[in-house]
Amino acid sequence: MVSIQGQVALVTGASSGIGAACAKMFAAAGVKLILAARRRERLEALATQLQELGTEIHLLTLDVRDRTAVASALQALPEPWSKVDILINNAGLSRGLDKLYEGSISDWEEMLDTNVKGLLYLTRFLVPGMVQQGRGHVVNIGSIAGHQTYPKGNVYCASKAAVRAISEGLKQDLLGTPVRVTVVDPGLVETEFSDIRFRGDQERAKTVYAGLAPLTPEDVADVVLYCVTRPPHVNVSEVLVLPTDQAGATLVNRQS
Ligand code: NDP
Ligand code: 8X3
Repeated sequence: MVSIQGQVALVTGASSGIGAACAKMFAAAGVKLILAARRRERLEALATQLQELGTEIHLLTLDVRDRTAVASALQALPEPWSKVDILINNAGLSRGLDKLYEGSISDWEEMLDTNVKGLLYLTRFLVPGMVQQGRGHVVNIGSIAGHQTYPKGNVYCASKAAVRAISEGLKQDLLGTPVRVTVVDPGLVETEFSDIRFRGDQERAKTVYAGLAPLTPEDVADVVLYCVTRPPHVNVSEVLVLPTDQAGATLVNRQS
C-alpha cells in the first residue's frame, strides 16, 4: 500500500452514502478533503466529525449539474486546495423505475445532467491540473447498471454505461501521463439511493435490499481506497464489486 497522506482529494456527493464513506476512509488515511454536495448542513456535520480527528477539510456547496458554478467553485479554490490529487466522481442518482416510453423526461434529464454531465464538468476542470502537476487519479463511481441494463432501468443504466465509456476514453487520452483513471462499479449498496429513486417512499426503497446482504458504503469506499493506494505504475482500471447475494443486475439471492 502506497501512502496518500497529505494528498488532496475532492469527493462529490460527500453528504451521503458512498461519498461520505469515502470521505471517512480517506480522512483516516491522512488525506486533505474537499467535500462537495448540495446539502451544506450534511457536509458541515461530516466535516465537524472529521476535523475532530485532525483532518483538514474544505467544503463546496455545489450542484454538479451547474457548469458555471462548478467552474467558479474550482477556480476559486484557495492555494492549499487548488492542486487536487484525487478526484472521486461519486455524485449521482436514479429517479423512478419506468418503462422508457412512459418515463418522465425531467427524470431523464436529472440523471443525465448529474451522472454524466456533472462528472464531465469536474473532470474537465480538474484533470488539466493533474496533468500539469504530473500526478493525479480520477475514480469514477459507475455501477453494475453500466454493464447490464435491467427492465425499467433504461436511462439510469445508460448514464452508468456512459460513465464506463467516459472512463475508458479518459484513460486512453491520458496515456503517456502519470494520471490514472479507475471506474468502480458496485452492485446493490444500501444507501439513500433507493429513497431518492422512489422519492421518499421508504417502504418501497427497503424492498430493494430485503432478504439479502447488500454492500455497505464502507465496502465500496474500501475498494476505492485500495485503487488509489497502488504503486504509481499500477492502474486498477475497472472493478465490479457485488454483494455475495448478487450475481447480476437482476439476479439476487433473497432469503425472504
Ligand atoms: P446517496 O443517495 O446516498 O448519495 C448520493 C450523493 O450524490 C449525495 O451525497 C448527494 O448529495 C449527491 N448528489 C446527487 N445529486 C447531486 C448534484 N446535482 N450535485 C451534487 N451532488 C449531488 O447514494 P449512493 O451513495 O448510493 O450513490 C453514490 C453513487 O454511487 C451514485 O453515483 C450512484 O449512482 C452510485 N451507485 C450506487 C449504488 C447503490 O446501490 N446505492 C450502486 C452502484 C452505484 P446532495 O443531495 O447533498 O447534493
Ligand atoms: C445502483 C445499482 O442495481 O440499483 O447503480 O441500479 S442498481
